[in-house]
Amino acid sequence: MSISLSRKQELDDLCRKFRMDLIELLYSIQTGHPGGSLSVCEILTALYFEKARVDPKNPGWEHRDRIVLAKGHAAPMLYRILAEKGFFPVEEMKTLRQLNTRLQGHPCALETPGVELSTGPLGIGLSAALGIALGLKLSKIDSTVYAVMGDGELNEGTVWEALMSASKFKADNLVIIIDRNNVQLDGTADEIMPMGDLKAKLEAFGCEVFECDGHNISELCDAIDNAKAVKEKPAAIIARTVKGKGISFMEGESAWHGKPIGFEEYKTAMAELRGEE
Ligand SMILES: Cc1ncc(C[n+]2csc(CCOP(=O)(O)OP(=O)(O)O)c2C)c(N)n1
Ligand SMILES: [Mg+2]
Repeated sequence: MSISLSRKQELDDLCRKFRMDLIELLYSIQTGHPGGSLSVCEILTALYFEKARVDPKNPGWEHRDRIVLAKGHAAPMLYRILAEKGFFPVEEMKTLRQLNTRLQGHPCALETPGVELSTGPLGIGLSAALGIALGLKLSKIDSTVYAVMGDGELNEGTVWEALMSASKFKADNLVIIIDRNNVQLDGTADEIMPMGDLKAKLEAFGCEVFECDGHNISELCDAIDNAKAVKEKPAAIIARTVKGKGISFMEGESAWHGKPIGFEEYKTAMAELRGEE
């Protein structure tokens, strides 16, 4: 069932708060990845606050859904959302990327409650997510595994090996969500390695494919429902997004993949997020 307008507004407000907190934090520590974090904000919010079954009081709960952030560099947004959900105190966000923190620059499943898989090297997340999905099937556990991937990440050959296997083993408890912002680390997706007709490629590798606006929580929730209903094959959602979403000078700019935020930039970004500019 589609989410109500009032629920959508609540989640949109939450996303605005997450974006503001992210900019405050990355400005204060002068490191981290703003672009891909801003891009994936609604995708992770739709999952953690609406669609996925997780329990912050029991992060290892056998019957939880598994959310694998394959694009591990978006860890700051993942952490902010996990903290809001109650996996650890929001206060702890200050320790991001500091010595001895649990909140490393890339997610560490051994240290951080709620992190399902340690990621950072692109291209490993989907294979692991598939393994988890098949293991759940063997154990007769009715949970969904969500693999949240970058579009640049799709350049990795391992992704396509995993897709062939997911199709062969009929992994219908696997939902792949692609943050399709058309930008990677140092250029557009097309400049670095064009993916052509991504939907057709995914279909050719055995996926049922859905597309939606990746910044529209209602559309994301509907796409997730549709993906979960697919039987006998994996489902993929191409979520159309904008890298750096919400901050005009970061939007669509690979330069903001990962660089320190200056004082003037910080002020402009915050004013925009407050709706003042
Ligand atoms: C195997 C591997 N190669 C290179 C990198 C360096 N790297 C980190 S993020 C990134 C770009 C990722 O682009 P995309 O998947 O589109 O992520 P997003 O645009 O969502 O930030 C690269 C090349 C890496 N982390 N892992
Ligand atoms: Mg990208």
